[in-house]
Amino acid sequence: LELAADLQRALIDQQFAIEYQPVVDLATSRVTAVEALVRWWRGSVFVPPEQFLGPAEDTGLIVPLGEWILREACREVAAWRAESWDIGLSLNLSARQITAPRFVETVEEALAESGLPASALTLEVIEEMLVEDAEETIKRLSELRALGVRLAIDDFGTGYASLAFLRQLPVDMIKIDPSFVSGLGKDDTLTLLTSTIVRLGHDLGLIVVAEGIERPEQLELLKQMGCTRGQGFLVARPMAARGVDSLMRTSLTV
Ligand code: G
Ligand code: G
Ligand code: MN
Ligand code: NA
Repeated sequence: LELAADLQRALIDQQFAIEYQPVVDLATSRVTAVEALVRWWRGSVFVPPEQFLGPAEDTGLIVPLGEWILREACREVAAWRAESWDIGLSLNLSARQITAPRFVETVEEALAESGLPASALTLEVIEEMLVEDAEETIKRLSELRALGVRLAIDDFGTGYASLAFLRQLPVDMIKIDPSFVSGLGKDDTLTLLTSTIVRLGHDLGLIVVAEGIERPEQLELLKQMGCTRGQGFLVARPMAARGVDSLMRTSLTV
């Protein structure tokens, strides 16, 4: 409860920040997108998202917080694109945000006011979001997709209904959970499962992103499996907007 009150104050006091983690084309190392990740500096103390996202959901504060992240990230990514850097934006959503009143309109407004094309925005959802309010969630995400917004399944492979989910919701991308990538080259089952997911995704016409790439061996195996996109500390860590600016300058001059 104390945390909930602090969250509300933090939003008013603008204590939240956004970091961006690059997603790259594994063959060329070109940055294809950045994933927005919320950060909370409570004074000089960093509070991990795992600690405050649950309470933010429970109190409903995730709705105004998520809206701030959406508008801010759309604005920053549109500014990078205006420098002729062809990147997209990936945003994590919580169930509560999607079912909130005016969610679709809010996304449309954020796109319109930033000038970010709908096709440059990918909304990441997890399978569990379809358990509660599934019908309303699917309806809204489908409306957004009809506008040209892309949909991704985050943490793919960990939910119990992965394949059913793919049939229910028109998605564009799957993001392979780090628990698979971490076992690459070390665990035969996880290695086999990873290559199976890559093939399944491609056979379904989806973009497949491997998450949590930390070791060169994992990167090599993913390339051999034909996985075209990746994200992880080996490739690039989440960084403040200033870091993305520098990355853009080196990317555009080489
Ligand atoms: O950035 P980090 O690895 O600490 O993120 C931890 C978790 O918080 C991840 O599951 C991530 O999806 C989630 N997360 C990060 N930023 C956001 C956000 O802006 N909105 C929501 N709903 N979840 C986020
Ligand atoms: O659940 P989601 O995929 O949205 O979580 C994204 C989070 O994963 C980011 O907040 C980021 O901090 C974290 N992350 C990104 N790359 C790596 C990595 O290579 N290793 C680990 N351990 N975490 C990572
Ligand atoms: Mn994510
Ligand atoms: Na993930």
